[in-house]
Amino acid sequence: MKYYIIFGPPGAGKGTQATAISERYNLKHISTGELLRKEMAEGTELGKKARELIDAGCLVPDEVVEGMIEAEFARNTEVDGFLLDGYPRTLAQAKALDLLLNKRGESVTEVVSLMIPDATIYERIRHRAGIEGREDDCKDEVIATRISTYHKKTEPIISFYKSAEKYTEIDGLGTVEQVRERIFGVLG
Ligand code: B4P
Repeated sequence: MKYYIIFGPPGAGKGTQATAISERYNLKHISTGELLRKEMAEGTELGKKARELIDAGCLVPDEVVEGMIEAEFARNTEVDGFLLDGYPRTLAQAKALDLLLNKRGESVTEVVSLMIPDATIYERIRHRAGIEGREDDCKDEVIATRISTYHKKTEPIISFYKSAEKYTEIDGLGTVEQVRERIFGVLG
């Protein structure tokens, strides 16, 4: 089984690129953001709690997303692997993922990181707000919180995967097609 991670700041294009990657390599795409939005749309207890945090630009608790990932691994057996999008987002999540994969006799295959500057994050998220109307995209102060949360809590993961020699960074600027070709170049 392959366990790829698509990594990057909010709005870097992780979700945008994930469909093409998962189709090409027969991977199950797991987006923790999408799973959480589904819970929110269905009005579950988890969804209600998540909404308050997500709409404020904060991360939901580690154990919530860890449980979701474990359930998705168990549910999907007819694939060649998984593409994790938006997970892990903290060092604790990265370590929990290692433990979970160890139990399966597996490990992370590669982390592909899409890099864009903070100014581009604002542009892309403001643009998406006009199309999708996501609450967490609509206010500049919430976008600012998401960016600072990324720098404080998510960026430390980079050195974790660099020291495991599983980290490749690519330029996330350019057209969707240009970025996609760069990703395919890394994954082979
Ligand atoms: P996510 O759903 O993961 O949201 P995201 O980071 O904003 O999305 P992404 O990077 O996938 O951007 P996209 O491709 O859509 O998370 C939402 C929230 O859920 C988080 O803030 C957090 O609260 C919570 N959450 C999720 N996972 C969690 C975890 N593990 N732990 C705790 N909390 C968690 O691209 C953005 C826009 O850019 C789109 O409009 C797209 O069309 C555009 N775009 C993409 N590529 C482009 C390109 N090359 N050129 C121009 N525009 C481009």
